[in-house]
Amino acid sequence: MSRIVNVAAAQLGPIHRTDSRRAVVARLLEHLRNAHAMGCQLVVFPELALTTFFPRWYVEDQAEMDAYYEAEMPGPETRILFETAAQLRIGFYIGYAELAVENGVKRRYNTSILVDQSGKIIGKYRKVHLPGHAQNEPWRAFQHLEKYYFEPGSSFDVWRGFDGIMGMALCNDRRWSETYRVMGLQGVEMIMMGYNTPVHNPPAPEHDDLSMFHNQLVMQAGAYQNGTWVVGVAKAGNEEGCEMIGGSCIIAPSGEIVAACSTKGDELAIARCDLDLCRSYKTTTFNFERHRRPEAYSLITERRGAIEPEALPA
Ligand code: CDT
Repeated sequence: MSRIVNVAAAQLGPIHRTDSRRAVVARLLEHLRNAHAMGCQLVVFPELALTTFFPRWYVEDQAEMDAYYEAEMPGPETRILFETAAQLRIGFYIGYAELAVENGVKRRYNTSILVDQSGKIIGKYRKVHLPGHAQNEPWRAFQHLEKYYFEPGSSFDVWRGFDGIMGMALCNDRRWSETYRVMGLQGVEMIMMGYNTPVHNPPAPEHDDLSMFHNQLVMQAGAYQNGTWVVGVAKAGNEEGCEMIGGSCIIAPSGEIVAACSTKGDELAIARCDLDLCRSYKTTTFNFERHRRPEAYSLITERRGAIEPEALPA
């Protein structure tokens, strides 16, 4: 038996500060149409796919800040995406900055949604691992103020859709093994994650040459160790003077990259993903019920930071 989903990793080149939502949405629509023409049922867009990666600047003015967020989804400028998806019978994942109002209080999240082939939102995820810093740090070549612009989400859920079990995460989440395992424990068969990853990491420039290696390392390991497809999609290229890695790719449950983008611009990488390929990993080497030992892992949820033995009471 096979359950096939033809998936497009829809990489985006840079989005500039002055680019209108309308212009960005036109690029997304072009990806949807091309993916449809190539027989895809699902298109995966990057993190913060409607705007430039604004956490690289410190903005205090509320109105200026709000302009980067979506107060509703779909909204006036994004509705066309949902309508086109429904017409083409193609689903999509997209990341965006969410402005929610909860009990009369404004809340801000780095969010992704999964939209099915009828144009309906079937899942929403709010980024758990927010990297960077919360204070203005003007000494940096560029900032990474996700802790200033967003509150963290609180769970890794999965949803039934596309004939399988689908999960979502965003960018920095892909570096943490917990991200994959929590979804793995819910039987996930495809994890979609958009990212915006600068080549240069100001606090650790010694890692810069390894940025693509680390990108692939974490996603390939997460796929294999949980017997799941992983679709990682970049916003790439030189965005407002910040060089971002590309390397969008689709990874099989074996951990092998089966399709990848080769440019730093708008590009599709497409793969025919058989969700039933997950089974041989989930029922043998990574049969969790048979082999896991949660009683030995209690520190994972009890402790956040590392404490070295000499710091512990005797
Ligand atoms: N967007 C995002 O999460 N980017 C981070 C950059 C980390 S450097 C502060 C990433 O993990 O790729």
